[in-house]
Amino acid sequence: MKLWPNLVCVLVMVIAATSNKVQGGTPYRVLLDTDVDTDDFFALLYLLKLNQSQINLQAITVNTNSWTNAGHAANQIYDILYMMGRDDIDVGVGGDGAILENGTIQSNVGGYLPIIDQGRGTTGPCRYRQAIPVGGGGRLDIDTNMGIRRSFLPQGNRRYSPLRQPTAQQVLIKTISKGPVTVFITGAHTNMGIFLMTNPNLKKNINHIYIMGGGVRSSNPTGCCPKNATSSCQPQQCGDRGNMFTAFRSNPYAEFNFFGDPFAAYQVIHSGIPITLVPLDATNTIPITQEFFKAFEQNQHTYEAQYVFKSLKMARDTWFDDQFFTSYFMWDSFMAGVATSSMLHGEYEENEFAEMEYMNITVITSNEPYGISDGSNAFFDEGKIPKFNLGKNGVHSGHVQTGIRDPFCLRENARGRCKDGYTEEVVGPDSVRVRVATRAKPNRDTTSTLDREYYVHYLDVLNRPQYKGRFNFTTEFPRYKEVLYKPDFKGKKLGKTVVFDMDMSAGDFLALFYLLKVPVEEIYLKAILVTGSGWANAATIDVVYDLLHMMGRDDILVGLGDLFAVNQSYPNGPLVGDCKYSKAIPHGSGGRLDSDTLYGLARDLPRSPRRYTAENSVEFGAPRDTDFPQLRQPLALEVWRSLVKSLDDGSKITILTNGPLTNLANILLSESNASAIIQEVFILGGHVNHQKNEEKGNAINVPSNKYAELNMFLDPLAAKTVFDSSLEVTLIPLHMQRRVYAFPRIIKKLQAKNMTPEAIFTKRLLMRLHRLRRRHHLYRHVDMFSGEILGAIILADDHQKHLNSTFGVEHLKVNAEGMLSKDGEVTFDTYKNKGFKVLQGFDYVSCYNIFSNRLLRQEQSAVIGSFDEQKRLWSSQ
Ligand SMILES: [Ca+2]
Ligand SMILES: [Ca+2]
Repeated sequence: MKLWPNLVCVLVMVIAATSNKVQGGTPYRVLLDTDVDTDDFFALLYLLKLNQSQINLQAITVNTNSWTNAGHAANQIYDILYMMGRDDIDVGVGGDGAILENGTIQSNVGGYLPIIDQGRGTTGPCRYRQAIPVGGGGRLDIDTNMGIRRSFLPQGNRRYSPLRQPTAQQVLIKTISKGPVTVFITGAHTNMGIFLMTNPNLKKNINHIYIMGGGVRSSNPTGCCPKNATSSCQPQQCGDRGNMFTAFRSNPYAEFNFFGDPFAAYQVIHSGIPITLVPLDATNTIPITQEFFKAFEQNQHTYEAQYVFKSLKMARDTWFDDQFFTSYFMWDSFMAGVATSSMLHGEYEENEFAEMEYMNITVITSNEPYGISDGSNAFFDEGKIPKFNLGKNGVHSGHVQTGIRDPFCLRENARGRCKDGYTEEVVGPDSVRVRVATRAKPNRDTTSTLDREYYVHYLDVLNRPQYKGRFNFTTEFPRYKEVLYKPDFKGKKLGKTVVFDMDMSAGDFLALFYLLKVPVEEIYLKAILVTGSGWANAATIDVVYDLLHMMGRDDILVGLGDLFAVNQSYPNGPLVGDCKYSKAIPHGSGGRLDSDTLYGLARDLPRSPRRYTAENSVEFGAPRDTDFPQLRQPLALEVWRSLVKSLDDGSKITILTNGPLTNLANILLSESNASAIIQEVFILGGHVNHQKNEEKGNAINVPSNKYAELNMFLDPLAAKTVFDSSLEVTLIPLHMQRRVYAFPRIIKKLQAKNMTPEAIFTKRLLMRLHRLRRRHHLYRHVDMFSGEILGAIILADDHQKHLNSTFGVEHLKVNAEGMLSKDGEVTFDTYKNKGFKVLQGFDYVSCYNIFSNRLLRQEQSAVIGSFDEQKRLWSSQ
């Protein structure tokens, strides 16, 4: 052991000789790999404020399998960089490459899945990802930064755009091959793990990796019973090493970043590159205290300080209990300080903010006993050669946690036994000596109310006049104004009341445009319900608001539905659950990444003052009122109830569903009067298999399932609830939709001298889908989205006068037995009394005409055509 200090000495000398530290005016080149959680941009903004001749952030890669979804995360990064005047910084996200069964890692693996689950494409299970809540307090709040992102951050020209977006691996290779670089990791390690496995020759250019993550000797201070608590108080994760509040019963050891991809973290830690770890050990000693919060409140002299403080305040105001000031820590933002201070002191040496210690650790990637094969460990598929030349009985060969409720890990009335992702102290050949931050240093000024050195420094840096943010969204334009556009229906006889239920797939937006163009005397669209269990993530609800704003329909209520399919969230922790069905949708290209950004076009829509927000009120069960509780995002059921209340006596509601039937099923299950109030339901979806198995369904990423249509597959139990109800249903099945899969024909029709803004936008979207479809196999399925206009057209085609549509009555049932190969399949049921009206034929040429004519008509046209128009309006004198 005496060898160590000498070895370190030699290492320091070698690194000093080759490092990029400030010598002769050369700054440190830094790459940040981030999951764009709230605390990540606290760190990012801090880094952007440091003296650029010392610390120069060159590139950001986005981690895509953790707290955010790729499209929302990348666009938030672009906006922050635009605010800070740093459009020169490269941003990498995603990639659709595969890891083949023989272990070959293709280029551009996007990190949507942990290495162990990565196969071909970007669909896959959620064994680790499910630890992160999907809705409020989780990805929905982080994707939107609780609503603050779009109310505050300015919008520049950079954005995610399909097939043009540089991937994470491209940016890593470009940045690291240019010369010595220091890497910061503040999310799961997938991007860097894959990079190191595929580019061993570039390792030499990485001087040092600084990591926020892990918990070595940490002892969780949250979830403990207060000293004077009654005997009924059950300690939760109190004293655990880890911090996974959703999963501590199965795994009390892991910290979220390492749990996100333990095998990737192992690759990084064991890479031989010098590592500094800022784990929970240290971050637990630097909470956002009341004193720090107060000092921050009075210290907001820059936009970046305001953005961080607003975010902190919203996090505090919406915290689930009253322990915010002892449970919310400086994680990534503390690491950024410890790292840069260490660098400026010449690596390995002192730093101003944390006490450091060397420890020998490893990252646990599987649980003992090793060498078993219980089907949990995809690196060791039975009968095959282990991937990546892993040793048959080595540390990676044990049971791998299959989910946060893995029965192997849960033990009755005892701590869970799985350690996946644990940064355990070990001795022997599989240990690595790393530098570990153990606690935050106290403030040298002992008279200050801020008792950590870093508190003072962080506020100071964020408020510096140097490298200041240029504007926020409201100050970007001299005449910025928030207006809600609501139509005047006075004197009009409104048509049937319609609710549109959508999963925010591209075609749903086409259908929505169409519904808004049908004269209100025929269709009065009154509310929209969205689900996050289909093609888009919940935060995409903002695109719905923007489209409505464009069309002058800020009067339409928008309700946020369940984010899980029926029975897929866990009973005792409904924020998390399984992705059994939703895993059929790709995360990357052609999937959620594109839906969430409307194929890169969402940002061309004008920005609505209405948006998702975490604002909340006691009235709706929140722990406390936030500043603007009236802005709270209504839930689907609440919208439904208020709509029912507003109905005139005897009038009824017609529903069009364009996604999984989750919302409709929840209405039926919870509202006893629902079927009496619903006039009729038009369901876009279901594959009625007339051709005796010749025509397949479209659950394309579930090869075992041949005949289901996706809207049914994504929530089979919801579909069953609706199919077994007494509702009047008109079904627009898949084989009918397929008749309108022809982009060029619709695009050709969308042509006129005076194009309406909605026709222009629709045409651009269709042209983009068409181009992508021809260019890349991952977009081959996107013509299914043109079929999604059919439900809206049928609904509006009263008396079948234009389409020559014909219907038959079929007695149908849907399979919801829980078998992936069968779920969502629609079959005939001769025992059923009630039949569905099923679309059997229509004139598809008229369909294109009807769609394009409506979009082109000048009536009920957009009131504000685009974001560009809004910018001109807000800039003019
Ligand atoms: Ca993070
Ligand atoms: Ca849809």
